[in-house]
Amino acid sequence: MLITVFPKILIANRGEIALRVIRTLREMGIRSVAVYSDADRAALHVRKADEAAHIGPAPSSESYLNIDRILDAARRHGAAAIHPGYGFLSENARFAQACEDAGFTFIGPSPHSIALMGSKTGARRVAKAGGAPVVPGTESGAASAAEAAAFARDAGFPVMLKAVAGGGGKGMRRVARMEDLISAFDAASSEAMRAFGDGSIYVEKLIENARHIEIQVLGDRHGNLIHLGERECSVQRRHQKVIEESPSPLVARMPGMRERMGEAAIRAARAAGYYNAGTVEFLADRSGGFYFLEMNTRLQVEHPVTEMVTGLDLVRLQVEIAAGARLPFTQDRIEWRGAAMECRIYAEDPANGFFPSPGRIVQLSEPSGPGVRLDSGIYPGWTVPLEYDPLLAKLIVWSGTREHAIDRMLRALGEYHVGGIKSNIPLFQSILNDPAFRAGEIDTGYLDRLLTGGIAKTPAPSAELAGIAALIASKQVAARQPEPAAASRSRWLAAGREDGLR
Ligand code: MV4
Repeated sequence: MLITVFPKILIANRGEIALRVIRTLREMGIRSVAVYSDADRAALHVRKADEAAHIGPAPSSESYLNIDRILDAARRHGAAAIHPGYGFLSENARFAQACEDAGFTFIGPSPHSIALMGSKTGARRVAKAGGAPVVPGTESGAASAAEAAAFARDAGFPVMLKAVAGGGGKGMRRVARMEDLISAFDAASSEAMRAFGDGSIYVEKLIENARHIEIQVLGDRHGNLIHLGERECSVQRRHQKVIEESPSPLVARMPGMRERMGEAAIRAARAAGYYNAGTVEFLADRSGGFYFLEMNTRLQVEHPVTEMVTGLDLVRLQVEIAAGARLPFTQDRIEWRGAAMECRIYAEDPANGFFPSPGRIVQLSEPSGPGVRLDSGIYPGWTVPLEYDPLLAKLIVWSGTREHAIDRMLRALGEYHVGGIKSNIPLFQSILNDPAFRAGEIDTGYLDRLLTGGIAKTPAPSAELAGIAALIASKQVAARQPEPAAASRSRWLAAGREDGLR
């Protein structure tokens, strides 16, 4: 592959993803520039980068989300290009445009593609026009509950009301009967108005017991597009992914499904004029039917799962594509080998309503050994700041079979000790020992079932999960989001945990 035209790249992000990018840049002989806020002066990404630029106070709105300060840092350090990571400004079309306007290459898709896929109904139209299957629904926002009712009458119940400006499940309502439609429409609309400043609602047929399966795509700036297969992300809680894996257990047993989904993803991406790395999300039903949901126009948290089964470095490919290179292979050269799985290790306490648990890491033992990869952003003695998403690390394993990957993950989790703060490591041990998970019987309702009632059906439940289930049964945390202490709550919300980490 060509020597890239970028001697130096600034990473407009923090934590494990900044480190992930730094590592590839070092392998490519490209100098890295980290950015950091007041809260991140001692962060690992700052220590590991070749250069680092302070960009402002702790709140992300004044640092990691501040376009001018990031461009300023890129200028001061003489960077040629900017990698946005995930979250923060990674899916902000104005940021991508501002980078280009200031003379920096944005390592990602065009501002136009980002903007196209940013609207849920816009993305649906683009995908449909390109020939990807979409869930039957209204083409744009339904002006009134009456319009929504007309669709539901024709399509049949249940239906799903969704916010046009949507994301993270806000402004979303399942409706099973005509009698409930008006009140659900009003509730969804006012929730959407509060969350997004736009109360527009559209309607889709509800896909029951859906799985969330996504396709990694990769395109160059010469019109070549390929897919790198699927990731199954059905194990999630409140629209936050918890475990991701490839192959999807469903896709693995459905002949031709990967090829069909891959083709649909490429159609949607092509219709958006897409280049660089992107992810097309689908809802899949039990019989192998699938529907376009949305497209994420960034590198995702769970990209290592795809790297492990394909043997590719997605960050290197992103940089090469941004430099104008052609894809170095065609679709028929992509091979998938074995099974990979990722656990998102968070500073949160699963036994206490998943309450965030930032603080000082007083002791740390990290897993390693055969088939283990740890993309981590922490070190002993460091204090996890409460201003940002509390993702500590991603533990990724690879093995020849899914069954052995699960056992390997359990082995690696057993080697992992984070002292001084609470982590969700015990939750993973419960999931990986659950017979339904081991059988690949997962959908987007799986984790809620495990946490509420599934325990009764599980032989030899772990003490940890029993504790979680008991607490939920006691109704302390049953129906609502954990509420951090009033003082820290707004900062957690401001950090936009739901913004980019879905
Ligand atoms: C759906 C659905 C079932 N039917 N749409 C949730 C977040 C938003 N981006 C889309 N979501 C869903 N849309 C129809 N027509 C079920 C979900 C859904 C979901 C989707 C992906 C991952 C996790 C989920 C959890 C609950 C519901």
